[in-house]
Amino acid sequence: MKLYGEANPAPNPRRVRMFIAEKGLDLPEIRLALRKGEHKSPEHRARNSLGQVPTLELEDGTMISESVAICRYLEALHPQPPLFGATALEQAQIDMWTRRIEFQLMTPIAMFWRHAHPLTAAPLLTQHTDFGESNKPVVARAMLWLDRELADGRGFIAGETYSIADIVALTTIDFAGFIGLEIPAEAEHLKAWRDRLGPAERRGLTILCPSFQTSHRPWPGRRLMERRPTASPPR
Ligand SMILES: N[C@@H](CCC(=O)N[C@@H](CS)C(=O)NCC(=O)O)C(=O)O
Repeated sequence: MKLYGEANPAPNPRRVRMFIAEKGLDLPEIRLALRKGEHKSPEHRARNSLGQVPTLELEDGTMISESVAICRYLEALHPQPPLFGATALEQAQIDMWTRRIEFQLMTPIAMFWRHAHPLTAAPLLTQHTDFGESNKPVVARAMLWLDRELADGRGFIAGETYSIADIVALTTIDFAGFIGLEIPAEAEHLKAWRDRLGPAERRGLTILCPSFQTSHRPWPGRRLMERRPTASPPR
């Protein structure tokens, strides 16, 4: 197997690298220089018709694209530690949060990046800067919404277990910071979560995750949700 990716801060290949590190796997990565357009070459479009990274090439030549799909495939081959949840409830909660981060946070970040940022990775794209700029407050509102969610005291994005939802959120929020969309100053729970993930991220180990060291702990979130009103939506 080999991975086609790109260096940080490209968020999607980074998700897969973090996941690989959590699983303790050794998987070669071929970096495509996005700024040189290498991801749009005929060779890479034959691997991924959208001309994006990451793409995973299997031994028989099969290609898998989409960062979360690649991680899900690796999880099926290497179930420990479980990063997509161990129980039906955990799996649903982790999926819910992964999708929320993608849609509520990653989408407006990507729109700002593509349409308003001078360094955009898609230099051939026509930019609509007013529309791009209009995503800035949407991102801030989404971060504040996530902050209110984390105010319930959970350890990680989807509960008490480090998961793919944390990996997706961390790579997304770090990329936002790189393009000038910082976590709002008042979002102290979100900042604390980001700080908690720092050491594990550096080592590439789920040292913070209690379930990795002992038996898997079910998420107490249902109880928390029964007690707490749902945070208001970001927009
Ligand atoms: N939903 C895809 C997004 C992939 C993506 O947008 N990758 C970026 C790099 S981080 C890319 O290839 N951008 C170039 C483009 O979209 O043309 C995933 O999760 O893998």
